[in-house]
Amino acid sequence: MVGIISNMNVDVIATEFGLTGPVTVEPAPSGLIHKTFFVNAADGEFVLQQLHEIVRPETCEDAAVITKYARERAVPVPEFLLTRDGRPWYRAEHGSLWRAMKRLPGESRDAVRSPDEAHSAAALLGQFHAVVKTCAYECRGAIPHFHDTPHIFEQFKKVVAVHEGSELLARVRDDAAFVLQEVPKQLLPSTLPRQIVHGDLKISNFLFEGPAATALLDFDTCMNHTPLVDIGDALRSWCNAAGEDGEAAFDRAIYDAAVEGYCSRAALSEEERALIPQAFRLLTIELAMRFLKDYFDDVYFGWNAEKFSSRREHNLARTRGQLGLYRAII
Ligand code: GN1
Ligand code: MG
Repeated sequence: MVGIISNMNVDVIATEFGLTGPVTVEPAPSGLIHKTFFVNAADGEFVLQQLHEIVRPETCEDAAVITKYARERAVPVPEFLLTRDGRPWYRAEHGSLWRAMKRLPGESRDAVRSPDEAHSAAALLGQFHAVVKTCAYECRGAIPHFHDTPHIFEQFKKVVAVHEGSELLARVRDDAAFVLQEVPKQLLPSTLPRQIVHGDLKISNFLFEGPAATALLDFDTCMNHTPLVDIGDALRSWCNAAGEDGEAAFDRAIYDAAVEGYCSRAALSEEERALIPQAFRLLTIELAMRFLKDYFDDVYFGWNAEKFSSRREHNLARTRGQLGLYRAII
């Protein structure tokens, strides 16, 4: 990952997206992957993101197409800015990839605070899915094998085999054995209809005003997949009051409200609707597996040095958090 660059450089990058002064920059709360900045410029408020190297220019182009299609059909999603040569991304001299968008009103939240919030955010997700279902676009910049659970499972088995006999594996033997046993039970049928999906529905990817979800953000993980991966990922993130670092606590009222809100707007078949609980279990065990894989690889997820002594320790805590949630829901 390219290191954080100073606010001063962000200033320069803002001008590449046509933002003119006076330009002020402040770091914004970020996810585990990108670095985000709020920018004030003459024309208003914007968001600039330095993207993780897993994201390619094609990813930004997909996001621009999909958000335009959704926005034209009244779904509140960001409008990405174009550079002077008309691209929805900018490659800085030292190699980092950037994108910019108009800042939308509303605040982001790290946890769902009430069933009403879950209902509203899920209805917005359902609306997004129903709208982009008719967009016949094949994503070109999807992260290879993202939410491809069978593939991630094969990679995971290899990593475990490589570490056979090691201290690292000894420490997580029970967690790894549990993942190996459970993932195959939750795989979804490979015949489900595919469409554009968002790919990363954690609650911090929505904006809210009061209990109402007012925008869906992010769009760096769009791909063609079953929409069940999105509602599964949403439920995984929203119904766990403890967040991803703590001991899991499943919130049934939030689950019920989210499923109801989602089904009120998404155009799911009976078969898909019946698979929502399984998608929830799948995305939970998939993320546990991804965290545990990175416990071994130690290369991917960002980590909090104030709370943990290393990325490995943070990934292990996250793995156990997701496994706790999984155990609570099976
Ligand atoms: C990552 O970067 P962020 O926080 O938006 C990850 C998601 C995980 C999430 C868990 C591209 O998302 O798949 O669910 O962390 N995104 C990528 O917090 O790997
Ligand atoms: Mg993301």
